[in-house]
Amino acid sequence: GQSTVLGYPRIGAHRELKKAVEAYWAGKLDATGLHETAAELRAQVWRTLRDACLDAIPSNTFSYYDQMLDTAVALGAVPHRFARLGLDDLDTYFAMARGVDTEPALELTKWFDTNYHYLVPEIDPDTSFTARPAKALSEYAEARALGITTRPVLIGPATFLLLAKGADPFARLDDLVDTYAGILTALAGAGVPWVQLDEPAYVADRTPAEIDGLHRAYQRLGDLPNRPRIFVATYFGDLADALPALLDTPVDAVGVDLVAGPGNLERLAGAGPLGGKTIVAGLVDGRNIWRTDLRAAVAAGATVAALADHVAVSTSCSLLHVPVDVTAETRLDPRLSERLAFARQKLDEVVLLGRALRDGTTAVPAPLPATPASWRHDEIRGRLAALRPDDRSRGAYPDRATRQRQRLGLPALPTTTIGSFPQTPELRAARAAHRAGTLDDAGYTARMRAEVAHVIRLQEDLGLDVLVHGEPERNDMVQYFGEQLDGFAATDHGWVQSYGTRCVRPPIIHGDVARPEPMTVAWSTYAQSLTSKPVKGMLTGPVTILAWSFVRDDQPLADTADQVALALRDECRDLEAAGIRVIQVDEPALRETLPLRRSQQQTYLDWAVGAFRLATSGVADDTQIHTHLCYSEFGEVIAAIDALDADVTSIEASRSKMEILDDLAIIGYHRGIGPGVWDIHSPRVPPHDEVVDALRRAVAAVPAHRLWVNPDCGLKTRGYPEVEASLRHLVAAAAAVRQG
Ligand code: THG
Ligand code: ZN
Repeated sequence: GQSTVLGYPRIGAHRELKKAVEAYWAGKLDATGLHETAAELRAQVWRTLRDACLDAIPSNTFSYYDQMLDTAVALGAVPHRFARLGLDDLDTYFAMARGVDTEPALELTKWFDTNYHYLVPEIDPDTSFTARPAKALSEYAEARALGITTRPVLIGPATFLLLAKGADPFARLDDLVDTYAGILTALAGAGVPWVQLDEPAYVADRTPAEIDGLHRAYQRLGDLPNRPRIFVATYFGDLADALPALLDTPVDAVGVDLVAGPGNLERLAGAGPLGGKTIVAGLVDGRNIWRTDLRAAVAAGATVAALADHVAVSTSCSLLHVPVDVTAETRLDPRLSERLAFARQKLDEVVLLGRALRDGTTAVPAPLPATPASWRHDEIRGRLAALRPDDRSRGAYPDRATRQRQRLGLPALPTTTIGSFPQTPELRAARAAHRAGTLDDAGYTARMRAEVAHVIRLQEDLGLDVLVHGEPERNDMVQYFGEQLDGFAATDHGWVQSYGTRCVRPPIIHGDVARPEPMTVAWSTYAQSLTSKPVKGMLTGPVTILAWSFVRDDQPLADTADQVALALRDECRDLEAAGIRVIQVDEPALRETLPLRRSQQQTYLDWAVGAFRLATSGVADDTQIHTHLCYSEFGEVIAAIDALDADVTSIEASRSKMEILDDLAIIGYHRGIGPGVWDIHSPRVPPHDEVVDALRRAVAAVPAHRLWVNPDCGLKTRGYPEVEASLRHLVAAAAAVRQG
């Protein structure tokens, strides 16, 4: 068995690429300096992969921003609106990624069900394609100069079009395959022995025509007279009917994810003779950070080896989705770190598995000892075992609504915000000083309280109806709760790219989750003490906490979600007991972890909704529960939004022109709704009349007594000048519409 990986983190162990790219944008580093840093990072990765003794090493997995954008450039598919700016190649690239004054960026969206985001190519009937293999060729040559032969990686033609937007991009498949043929021919001319084309789009439900397109594309590329050998990589799930279609083409290797797609093994077994193809078995999880169960992996690998003439071992997907090196984590409990494998450690696992398969041995290192007893919380387990359906439901909504109306005394069209206020450089500096120990606890608390007081005063001046404390004490919301809950561990260097230069440091859920003490009550009650208007308690929901963490894989996700939910349920009750009348539990990630196959979606939505309801249903009927969801594509989850049974739901709607309200009306949603009337993702201040228009559209779709007025997301990334101006317009617009 040969060993390889589908990709490796490119941001650098210390986020060197992020720093260099941001310095280039700020005019503090020139293009030559940026290229030098990038070349050094690529060389480091290749040397790391070589020194780990991988048999086959990928290249062209480096990117200044995103691999879909790189592929668009390699195909000459630069939209005219950017090409005509007349910038050089690098600045045209960054213009597509970030936009310029006169042109918005390409749309950014979720990469399958991961926390990575890609830029959406714009492909129209008149988009022209041209083979531009320069980046792939020069990376290949760079590695060759180091004595390392690599396998250039590109997104494959079918997935590229399926993820693009425009008027029927997939209709362009045959044209595009001609362009890929040009790229493959150029690579062959440079002596490239293998190329990797990624087709992950086929682990989601696909039509017969789309599967037929995949078959046609690889039949054509496989038939090229002068080409490198072709490895089609898939990941994130089961290929189902696409697997036989792919195996029926003249490509040389097919990769399957055997971690997220266990059904691939059965499909392989049923596929008949594999005709000399190499099957690349994705046995090492590229999405999570636990050490591989090597015995189980060897057994699965042996099953593949019995079916195929050639088998190679790889990661289940690119290692882009995990941090670089666990040995950098010097502060983790050793009983935890010995269970972890980050990207560097996964290389050793892949190599070991490849050797075991080649030698036909099953003698792999013994599994780890049982997890420490202190990671178990019997009290939590007892509470979970004793849960009854009643624990996930509240009183009837109409009755709740009446009681809440009486208790809160809000006007029609109440105004509020989503929770966070701007994180100023001063706030960030105070948090950094506190972490570094130069600002003591008392000084830090005083600084944050001053900020809370300022935010409350501002909201009273503006005339908002339901206030927030502004969350100055929070870094990343999931990190914040992870730091306070048992069963979670935080890393110091565990950065993972989320989009472009932006990274997150997901906490690790390794044990039973428990809440040693209240997490947010002191901040919320302090804020409430400063005003007679209701202040919302602000929590992050169980689904989002799981989605943005690395989660234990020794029990069902649903059980871990319920453990988090119980901690949040206790927090809700403590907030309520402390006099907080409105509690918001955000689930921005509800949509993003929806399974890619429709057949698995309902199971997910059932436990996701169940966990949210467990978290929020412990309060009295006159305590108002809000939730907030991000991203505008709610189609598949709209019934689940209703099932959350929140009293008020705020959602992103400004860019979709309030269409979401009609969708909600169709399914009979009848509770409070706050469609965002200000797109906070841009610094633009929405004029008063524009907010009035948006509200009038909303009033046409939803009775005024159920309608809330709010921005479409938190204000953390905005600056105070635009926040004040925009909120002033929002409050004035609500007043104008109230008067009819
Ligand atoms: N938190 C987590 N995951 C997320 C989001 C989040 N995934 C989806 C979405 N929100 C991704 N968005 C972002 C937005 C900003 C940043 C990262 C992901 C960001 N990161 C800082 C950076 O890279 O400079 C680092 C932040 C830090 O210091 O902790 O700006 O909100 N978990
Ligand atoms: Zn949001």
